[in-house]
Amino acid sequence: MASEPLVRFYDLSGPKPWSPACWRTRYALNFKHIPYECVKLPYPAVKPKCRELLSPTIEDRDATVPIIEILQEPYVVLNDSTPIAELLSERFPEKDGYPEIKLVKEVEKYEEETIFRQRAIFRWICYDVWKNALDDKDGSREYFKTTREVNLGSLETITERRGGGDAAVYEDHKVQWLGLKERMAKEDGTGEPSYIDFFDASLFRYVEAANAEKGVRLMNLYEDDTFTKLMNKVKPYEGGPGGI
Ligand SMILES: N[C@@H](CCC(=O)N[C@@H](CS)C(=O)NCC(=O)O)C(=O)O
Repeated sequence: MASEPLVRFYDLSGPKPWSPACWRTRYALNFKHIPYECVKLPYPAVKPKCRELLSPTIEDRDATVPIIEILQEPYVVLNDSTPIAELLSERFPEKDGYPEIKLVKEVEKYEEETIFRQRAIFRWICYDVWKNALDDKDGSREYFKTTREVNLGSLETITERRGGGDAAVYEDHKVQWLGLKERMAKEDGTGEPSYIDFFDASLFRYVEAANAEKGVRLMNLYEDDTFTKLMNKVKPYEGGPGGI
């Protein structure tokens, strides 16, 4: 029998798990073998759920998923994937049998250093997220389109307008993932994943869930085993409630 959940994890709805920030929390929960349940929220429900659980006055920009509730005493609720990983380390420590995730603190700097990569991804797949990754019956697609198009204009033409077209954005990816390529060149793809590996893998899963063909192209970005090694490392931690 499965153990009683110790954590409730809020992810976004959609045919497949796709939100990169939520992927990071799923990887962390699975890596630490913490029993949890997963609640999938429609996009328009994210801000109301944050106001209900976190604070009625939370700023719009901070009202995001993932959110976790720790169900055992003392009860805690928190959102934002890196603080969540830190909290999980604190509440489920190695001395109690929960494996420690390496390089959690280092991810903040890594995220800053790779900000252009995240921009390249967004420009490449924003329209695909709307078209393929979101639930088409629970209001998520309408919400995403309306909230993004206010600032970005038509989602359909973002790659063209802001990324310089598909070929240009793909060339940009070749530059933006070089750090991963160098890291994986020193590994055989069988070692223990760090939180930085989970961060990179979450972005790969994001692209793949938005557009399977772009997922294949990213996998083959360097025509080598960079992404195969990365995804082999994280594979054991992708199942569980709401996973794949
Ligand atoms: N820095 C945050 C980012 C979280 C984030 O941007 N989540 C998106 C989904 S991927 C969200 O909840 N957006 C809510 C909205 O746009 O209303 C983290 O790492 O958790």
